[in-house]
Order: sequence, then C-alpha cells, then structure tokens
Amino acid sequence: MTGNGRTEPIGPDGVHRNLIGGAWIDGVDINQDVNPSDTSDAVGRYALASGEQAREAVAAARAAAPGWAGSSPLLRFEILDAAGNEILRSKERLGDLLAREEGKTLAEAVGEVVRAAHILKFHAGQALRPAGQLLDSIRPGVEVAVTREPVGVVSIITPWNFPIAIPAWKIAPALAYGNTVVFKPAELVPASAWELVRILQAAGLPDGALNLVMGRGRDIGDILTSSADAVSFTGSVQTGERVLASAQAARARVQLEMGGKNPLVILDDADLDVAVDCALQGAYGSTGQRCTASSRLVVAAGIHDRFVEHLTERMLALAVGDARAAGTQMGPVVDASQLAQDQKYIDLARAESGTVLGGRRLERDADGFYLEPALVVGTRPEDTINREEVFGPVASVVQVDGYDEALAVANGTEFGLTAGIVTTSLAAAGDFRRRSTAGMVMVNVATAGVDFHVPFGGRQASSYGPREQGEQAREFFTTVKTSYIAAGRPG
Ligand code: UN1
Repeated sequence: MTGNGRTEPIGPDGVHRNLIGGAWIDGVDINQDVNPSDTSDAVGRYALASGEQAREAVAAARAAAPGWAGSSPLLRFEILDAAGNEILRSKERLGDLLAREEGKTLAEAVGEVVRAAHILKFHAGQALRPAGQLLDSIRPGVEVAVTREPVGVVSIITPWNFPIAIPAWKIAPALAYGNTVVFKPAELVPASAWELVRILQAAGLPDGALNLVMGRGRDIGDILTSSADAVSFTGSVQTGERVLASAQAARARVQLEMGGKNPLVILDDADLDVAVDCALQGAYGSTGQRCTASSRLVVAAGIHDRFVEHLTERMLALAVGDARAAGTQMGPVVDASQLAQDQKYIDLARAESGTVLGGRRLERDADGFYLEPALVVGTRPEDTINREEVFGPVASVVQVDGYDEALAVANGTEFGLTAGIVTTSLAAAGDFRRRSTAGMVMVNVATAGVDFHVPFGGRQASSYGPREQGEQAREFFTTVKTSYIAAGRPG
C-alpha cells in the first residue's frame, strides 16, 4: 500500500480508483457503470477492490482511528460543512450523474444530492454539539462524568436506490462522532459514491479516516462485516441477515435497514386529491424503488372506486422515459434483474388477484429498462403481492370496510418501516399514529420522502439496531463512558 495520498483519483486508463489509507489505488478488476435509461451509454469505469484490499482498508481505518477520534470537533465540523457546500455547488453535475447511473428523474436526483449536502451540514453541526453529563456521585466528594466516545472502525454498506443520500447519512455521523470508515457502495451505482468520497477527502480528511472499497459483496462483504467495530447496512432482508450474523459473531454493533411493505390507508373521509397525490408519489416516485414506498393501498369501501379511478388515470398518464429527459416523470427500473423481479410479481399478481392495470414493458428510443407503473386491484391481504417487497413501480389495493379493518390490514405484515393514513378525522389519525406497528407514521403525507434531521427507521423485519439520522444517530455511532472522579487526598 502506498498511503502517501498523492496518487490520482482517476488512473491513466480512466478508471476511478478506490481510496485506501489516503491513497487512490487501482483494483483487481473493473466495473462498468451502465445507464439504465440507455444501456449503450457507459457512465464510467470503477475499480473493483479485492478481499485483500478490503483488509488493507480496514487496517488503514484502524491505524487512523486514534488520530481522528482525538481530532478537534471544529475540524470535523469544517470538513463536513465544506464537503456539504461543495456538493451544493455541484448539485447539477452530481444530480445528472446520479440520474444517469440510477435512473431516477433529474428532479429527484438533484433533490437527493441537495439532501446529501444538508445531511453533511447537519452532522457537521452535530460534531460541535456536546452530549455529556456531569453529576454528583451518590458518594460524597465524587463526581460522575457520562461521556460519549467514538465506537472505532465502522463498515458502511449501502444500496443502489439512494446512491448519495444513504452513504451521506451513514458516513457523516460516523465521521462527525470521531469514527473512521470503510465504505462499500452498491456495485450498480459506484459513480455518486465515488464523488462523495472524493469531495470529502478533498475537504481535508486525514489519510485513512474514510476508505472507499468498491467491490462485489461476495468478495469483500464478509471481510467488512467481520472486522469492524460497527456495521451500518441498508439493503435486502436476505443480505441483512448475513450481515447481522457475521457482525454479531465478531461482537460488532449492527444497524440494519431492510425491506418494507408499507401501507397507505385511505379512509372514506379522506380528501380525494390528497389521497391520490400521496399514493402516486409514495408508490411511483423514484420508480417505486425505495423501502419507504407505499406498496399497499388499504382503501375504505366508500371511497374505493373513486380513488382507484383517479389514481389509475394519473398513474397511466405518468411520462415514463429517459431519467434525464425534460418532461420525464418516472425513470426506468435500475437493471435487468430488478425488471425481471418486477415483472415476475406483476404476473403473479395477475394470476392470484385478477386485475393489473398498467404494468406493461415499454419500448423507448434507447434500449433501457422501461416499465409502465402498475396498480393491482381486488387483492386480498394474504396475496403474495401484499406480503413480499417488489421494489418497483407496483402497488396493490386492498378494499376494507372501515378504520378497524384498515388498521388490522396495515399492521398485518412482518415489516414495519413506514405507514400512512389519509383522513380528515383527527381521532382516526391519532389512533393510527398510536397503534401502527411501523417505525414512521405519515398522516396526510406520502409514506416515502423523509427529513434528515429526525430519526429514520422501522420495526420488525424492516430494521434492526438503533435509529439512523437526526440527533438519534449518536446512539449508534458513539459508545458511552462513565467516569468516577474524586479530588484525591490533598497534600
Ligand atoms: C426516503 O423515502 O426518502 O432505501 C428515503 C430506502 C430508504 C430510504 C428512503 N432507506 O428506500
């Protein structure tokens, strides 16, 4: 390992390198980042790290840990804040890159980039906010200090659907509270992650504080989860379970964000426009590719037909096209295997439940993974479409008699990330907020699209460990020390 920090981030062959111990290093293979709106468009080439390089990255993070843990909170503030400013300055370029590699619309992508910047700036501030207590001991002459210290080396593993915001909301608090980081982004979207790391490094991070290893999960995943002090992961339930087992065996603390099957309840007294807006945004925003998506629409009988009619009309009118083209309202699905999964669930829903509106494969000028948004009507809560996460632009409707049945259906899932209700009844909204088994409840707003200054996380099969984001992020990224201090014997 060179470790002198002087190598170039991009090699002479145009390959974007990994960052290990402050040095930009070639990988052992090359990953071609492809545009899902136009598969003939090669976004860029990214170095794939080997297992050996992942080990070096962990070692570099370990070597840098004491120095970064002891750094001034002002330095941490300045670096995160400067990186946030740089991201804001580059939001158009970064948004374009993100839309190009992931396929969400340009507006969504620029919005995500701005959100990443705000996250960095929020946690910059957190670095300066003290969080300790000084109290009297129960013994005379003794004081007790309760302080927080960094956990150590944090492995961060992120999914493809939020290529810059999710990395930012894990990396920023990790660094703000004095941890060092080994970061593995999803192989499908290395470009945004690489830019984030380059900007953070250029903002003045010491060598080894943040390490980037772009690599295949099967090559480096277990190394990262079994050799860090803490692991923060967002991704599938299946991978999350592996991460949990591996990290726990190493006695590392773990934070997992996984799937959802989020209900949006629509009561008879709902404002129809609000209901349709929430459903449209929650189910089809970001092509439905988010764990907070409203994938189950639980609709009371009195409003059901009007709601389905209006939603179908608006859904079928959504302009599906190139993520970066003006006028596009929904971009493509991220890749061929996700498209196959979406189509599999659409076929299954048709066989099990009857009616699927939309959901056709679409052709556009360029060769991309275009899918018409789909609404499955007349489903039963026990149907596969209401139990398993699709992770695409597919929502299903369950008709219910009234509030009590709606609540039971909404809660009748192994997941528990977000749950929404559209109603003008204060009593129903209040009851739902109390009795929902989800970690986040939305009243008359979409289930997807969350703030960065408040906790994020779910219950049951959706999440594990302390909450992400907001002030709450401190729980996971710090460990408590209790010190008893007496003056000692004078003289
Ligand atoms: C959002 O809905 O604004 O992977 C964020 C996901 C979530 C993030 C959703 N962890 O979809």
